[in-house]
Amino acid sequence: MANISFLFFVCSCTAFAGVILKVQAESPLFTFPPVTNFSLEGVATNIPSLPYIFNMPFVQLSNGDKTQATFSWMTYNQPISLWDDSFSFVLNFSSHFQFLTSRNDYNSSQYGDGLTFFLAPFDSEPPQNCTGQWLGLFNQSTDGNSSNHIVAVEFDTFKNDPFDPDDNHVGINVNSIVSKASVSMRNKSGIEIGSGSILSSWVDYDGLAKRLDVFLTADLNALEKPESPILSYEIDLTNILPQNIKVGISASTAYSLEQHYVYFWDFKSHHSPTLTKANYVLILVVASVFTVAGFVLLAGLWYFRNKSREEDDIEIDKWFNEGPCKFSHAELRTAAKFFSQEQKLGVGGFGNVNRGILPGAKEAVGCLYVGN
Ligand SMILES: [Ca+2]
Ligand SMILES: [Ca+2]
Repeated sequence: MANISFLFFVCSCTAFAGVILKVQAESPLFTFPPVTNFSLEGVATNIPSLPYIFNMPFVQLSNGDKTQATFSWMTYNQPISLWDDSFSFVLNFSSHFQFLTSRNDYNSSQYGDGLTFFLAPFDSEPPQNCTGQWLGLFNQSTDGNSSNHIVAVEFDTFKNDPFDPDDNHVGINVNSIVSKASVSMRNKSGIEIGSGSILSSWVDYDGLAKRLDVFLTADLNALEKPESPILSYEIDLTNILPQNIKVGISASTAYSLEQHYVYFWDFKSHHSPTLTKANYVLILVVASVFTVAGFVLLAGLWYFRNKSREEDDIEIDKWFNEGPCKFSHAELRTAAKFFSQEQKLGVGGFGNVNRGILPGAKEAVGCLYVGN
């Protein structure tokens, strides 16, 4: 019974939590192109469709001018709320972007530094001296400060010692250019970030699981993201970022030939209810009520089943205690319908055996008829 009650409790919790956690349908918050709803900073430039570059518009984040170190930001110009005022909802999102990173001259040693997808406070601006290895997000002074409130996914094309694994890796950065987690593309998938091919990436955040997933493919015909992320990292964005955030793509160079272009970018989001303390209490209360009701139902079934068994036992005891019953010949004659041929079952050692139903009996019994 204890096991069944526990099962009731678990089922009730699960079912009710399922209702609580029902989420709103995912909807696109923004899409590029057009560039209308985006802010461009640094050397970022909107480029209309050029027939010699894939015949579609794009934002140029770095132009490959090796005479200068550059940075650039392309950001959505509206704040995005990471949670609501009562903290009952938290943001889930899936951001898909297609970009190109080209070293131009692959034999040159002048390349780097890469591009990021980043989240930051809505009022943030690019810091001073954020070119080169800082990817437009940090500098020598701000690197590592929790006051940055920045979370980024870097597509890093230049190996900076001692913290970069190579010159072709994806990393997840929290307030620092030193990644919390990273994966080499050369070892993982054979993708060369700086090859000049358009790459397609998705960055997904599950606000309930508190997990960031990064997907990357060189297959531009792929309408859906790859099955498995190249990199996952558990992080509660609400501990790092403020409520209203800016979403952007940044890039930087350090007197290098590298170019960075963004061809497509969208951001789909929905808010999931958070499991706040109030929700926990509500789930426990409702689950407890269901559990008690289930327990009462099971106890009732158990009581009536035992009562029926006890009545059967009493009836059997009665038969054993009182011994065989005696019936008159008239009662037997009536029960066996005057020992008619239709009621005859067979012939025993003492005479015919007929079928008959005794007064008050539910089932037929055999009646022995002795004599003519
Ligand atoms: Ca680097
Ligand atoms: Ca790196």
